[in-house]
Amino acid sequence: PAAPHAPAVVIGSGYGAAVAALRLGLAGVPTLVLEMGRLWDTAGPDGKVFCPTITPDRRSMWFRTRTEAPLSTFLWLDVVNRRIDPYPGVLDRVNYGDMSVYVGRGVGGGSLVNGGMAVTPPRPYFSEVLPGVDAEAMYGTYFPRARRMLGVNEVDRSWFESTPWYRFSRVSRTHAARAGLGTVFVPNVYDFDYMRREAAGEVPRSALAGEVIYGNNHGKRSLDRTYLAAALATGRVTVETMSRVRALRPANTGGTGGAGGYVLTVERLDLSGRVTAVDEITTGRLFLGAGSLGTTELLLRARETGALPDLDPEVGRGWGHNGNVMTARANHLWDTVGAQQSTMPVLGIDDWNNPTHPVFAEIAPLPMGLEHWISLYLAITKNPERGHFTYDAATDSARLRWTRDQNEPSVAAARSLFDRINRANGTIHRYDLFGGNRKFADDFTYHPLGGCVLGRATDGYGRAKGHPGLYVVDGSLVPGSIGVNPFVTITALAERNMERIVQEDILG
Ligand code: FAE
Repeated sequence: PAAPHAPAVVIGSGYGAAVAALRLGLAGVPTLVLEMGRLWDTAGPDGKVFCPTITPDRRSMWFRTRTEAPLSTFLWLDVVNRRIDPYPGVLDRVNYGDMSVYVGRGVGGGSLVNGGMAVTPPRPYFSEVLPGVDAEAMYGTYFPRARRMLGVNEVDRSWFESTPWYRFSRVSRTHAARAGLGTVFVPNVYDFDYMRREAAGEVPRSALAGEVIYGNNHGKRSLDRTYLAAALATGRVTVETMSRVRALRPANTGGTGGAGGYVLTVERLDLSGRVTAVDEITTGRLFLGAGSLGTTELLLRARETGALPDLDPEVGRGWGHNGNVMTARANHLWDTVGAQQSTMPVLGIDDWNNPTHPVFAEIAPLPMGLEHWISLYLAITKNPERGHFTYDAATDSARLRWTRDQNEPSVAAARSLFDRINRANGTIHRYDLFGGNRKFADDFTYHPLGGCVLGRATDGYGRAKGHPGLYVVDGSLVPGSIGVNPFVTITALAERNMERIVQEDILG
């Protein structure tokens, strides 16, 4: 029998994918979304959809027997990670030798696990990174559209100044100021009205109950409540979960790369991770929104196995981790950060205009329910190094080529900033938190970017070069760095590209 056909297929359901699904649905195109993770809408035995952070269970991580949290130890004790049963949990850590990448799994992708920080990059840096994109249109139209659709809001300043839940941010702000450094408020997609009601004891706690990396049970405007809800409301979009796209090839072998559409090989997974069926689906238009790692792997595999041999040599290149480095300082005993900490960051130290070491450092919470005198930071640095992916035929997977020494520019920048803050405050680094007595955690990232860079692997709107009907819509378009937390940029870029694609390729 002929494979089932969908006029459009979107792979993944993160930011880029969710924008694509909505815009296709609104254009009247029947669209199938294929997501490898589950839909997070059903409560477990404890009455909650997501598991607690301090006592994680199988819902926490993607098919693991033990959790792999970013902070692995405290006072060198292995108190953070827990044994769990394998299950399609919401957070994955993809380990590639010298670099590990955290990603979200489930309907909503990274929006289910991230810190919600909704930052628009400084315009000069956006133009430096993506010179081919009209910044006027981005800052005038697409960034505002993305922020509105994502439900971005800001913390009430007077509440921020008085609540115990943000004492950790105020302490870090004071310490930065002593070193002559300024901080900026950072918008978020977490509903700050809800958070204030949490603090007042009126509603169940989520951000104020330590929830974030394994999912928020309340308060977070994740994509399943914003873009994806709107996409489903068009009546044109359907989502199939636990459906992992394994391969793609042109439908019409006689035609040139993809003119006759594409055939997808889709593995249907059960909750134990077993492949229960392998289906083929054909489509005329294929939108890759599987994230930097997922999209790049699918296209690299297609090129290297000969399914789509003419995909551009730039596929697999231009990957970066947005210069991510995590670090922590030990405060004086009189500088308490508070046992109560909200998980949603709202302040960043802005030293991006530093001529030698640009850094934008998010003041991150470390909610442990006890006073620990730790100031934690996720530094975003400007690192010119780029990695690339190679296809490993033996395992049929993509390997990231990134070596530890490529982090050196990031660590140097973070060291310069935090040495300055420590000197001004007479404080020191913590080195018991990241394993190996390290002061700088440079072995993982939350911000994978690139692999199918806009204007190189694709045209200026994400169309795969020479492959009609094949589009890239996610973070793999961004060339390795954007200077701030990336999801607002990924969303706005997808809005820009989809508007053009719908006009020219679908309605036109
Ligand atoms: P992404 O959201 O990763 O979605 C890709 C989706 O595709 C996932 O649902 C996958 O399960 C699915 N998928 C992958 N492969 C396949 C396949 N073969 N078949 C079917 N489905 C597949 O992509 N960014 C911010 O801006 N602010 C923050 O505060 C922030 N905090 C973060 C905290 C954490 C712990 C993490 C992990 C990330 C954070 N990020 C933050 C990064 C942000 O979530 C990330 O840049 C975006 O989610 C990337 O969006 P994409 O559309 O590229």
